[in-house]
Amino acid sequence: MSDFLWWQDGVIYQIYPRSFADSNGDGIGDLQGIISKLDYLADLGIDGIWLSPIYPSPDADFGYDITDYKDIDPKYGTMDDFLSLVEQAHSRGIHIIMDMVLNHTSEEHPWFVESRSSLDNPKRDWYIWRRNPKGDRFLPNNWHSVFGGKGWEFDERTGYYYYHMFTKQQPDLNWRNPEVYAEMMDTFRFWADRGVDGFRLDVFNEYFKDAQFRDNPLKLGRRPFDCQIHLYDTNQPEMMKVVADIRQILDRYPERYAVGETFLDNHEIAASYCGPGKLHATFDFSLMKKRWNPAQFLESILEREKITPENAWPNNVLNNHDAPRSATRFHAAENDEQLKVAAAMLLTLRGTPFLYQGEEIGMRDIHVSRSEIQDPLGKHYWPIPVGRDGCRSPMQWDASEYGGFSTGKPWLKLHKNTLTRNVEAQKADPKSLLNFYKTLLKIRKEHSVLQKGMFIPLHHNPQRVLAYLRQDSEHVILVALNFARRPSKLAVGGELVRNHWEVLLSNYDRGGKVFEKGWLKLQGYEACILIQK
Ligand code: TEU
Ligand code: CA
Repeated sequence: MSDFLWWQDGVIYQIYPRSFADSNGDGIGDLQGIISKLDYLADLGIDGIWLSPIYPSPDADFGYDITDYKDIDPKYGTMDDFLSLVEQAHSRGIHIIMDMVLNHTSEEHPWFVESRSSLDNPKRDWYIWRRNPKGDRFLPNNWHSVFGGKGWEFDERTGYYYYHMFTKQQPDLNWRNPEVYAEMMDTFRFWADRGVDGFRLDVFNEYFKDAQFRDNPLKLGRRPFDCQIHLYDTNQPEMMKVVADIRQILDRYPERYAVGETFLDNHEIAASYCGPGKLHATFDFSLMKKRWNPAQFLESILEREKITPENAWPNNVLNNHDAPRSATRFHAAENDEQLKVAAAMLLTLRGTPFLYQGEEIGMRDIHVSRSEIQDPLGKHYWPIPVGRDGCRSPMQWDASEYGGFSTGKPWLKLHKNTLTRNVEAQKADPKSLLNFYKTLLKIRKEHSVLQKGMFIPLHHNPQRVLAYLRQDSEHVILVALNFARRPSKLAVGGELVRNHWEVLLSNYDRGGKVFEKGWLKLQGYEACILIQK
């Protein structure tokens, strides 16, 4: 492969627009808010922004229920605001990735309003309407909603059930209908024509369902949804044509990118959707599911290492808007040294790193009591899980009343630690997590071996230390990450120890020292990056 593209070299930053920056004091983040923070993002050194949905939405699932695929929700701004965001991001070398939620619409989408209105409405077949020949008391089949309850909702007016994989306010589109298919494909063109550089495909491997609507086989699990093998409601063979068609559309524009969110991800299935003529990448969330244990992380990394530049490109994620934040998951030490180890791992692996807003300052989940829950998932399942509000609290910009996020009361409360843990405070502290991220991003940009080089694990002390080389024909970088609170050491044998190394980065002062008698000594939670000279 000749030169790498922006999304391979670069780092992508996910913005949850509702909680990023509010420009007009209504307590909800918006596009002008994002524009006002572009300098911050450029300074951090990111290459692309993935915007969670900003289309018109009644917010049954905060934007993941859309009423118009080709417009901007007024609570976020106007189309002009959006075009200005694209332009101003581009002028700083930042790309824009839109979130495409094409599996389902909002129940308030005019298409669904029409579709449910009568059996002979022209849009009737745009959604999945079924009935059971045994009678209306019987569901069409055994499929469940991942957000709780049955996947089928009875609609009195016409006496049929419609299918929804998520909340009942999110009816699934019928991708087998050629008009729906064409309309969805046109959505990519619409945004690519407006300068959008990439697309994140929400639960794309859900688009098609079994043509015969067969019952899913059963298995043991916790919630009813987990007690099924999702044989007939996900990963249908028809998906291969969809990814090929999407790619064909995007290839008509320069350097466009599509990353699929593989629902119910499984490494092999996720990999099968990307490569030449398919998507550029699919998410692999396995790093996000690991405990604080280097051996576990290594296992996940080695799985992903099977993805080569010839077939596709891996990506690495520790946080997003659907999962407890890594700082909370790891019960991270307050001094942030542990989080620096996680950051150094994320940003020195092969593949595109994804950051989630606030990760760079070590934001923690807020604790949401039952009466404060906003997330439909939490409302339905509380207390297991408690819902996803925890990781969606407003960005902590400064120590003012609403954390610099807004001048009005935010839609979701801020974390109590905003007084001390915020962007402004961390900017001023050279040893802060924020500045560590910034340096890591800079190093990654300056040393192409960190983007393109091979990943070579160094097996030693796998319960405490994760160590590996990144190597190409000209350069070698050694990354040693001490996951333990106490000092650890790594035996560096043979040729490695004889070569000359320099410290590129550490969160501790190493006084220029690299190896001592063949050992690389590491402080507790030290992230050490060496370069061979
Ligand atoms: O998420 C799909 C998905 O996998 C999650 O719903 C997951 O099962 C859940 O969050 C439990 O952790 C995507 C979006 O990322 C999510 O925000 C949306 O709610 C969902 O699709 C529906 O559009
Ligand atoms: Ca606002």
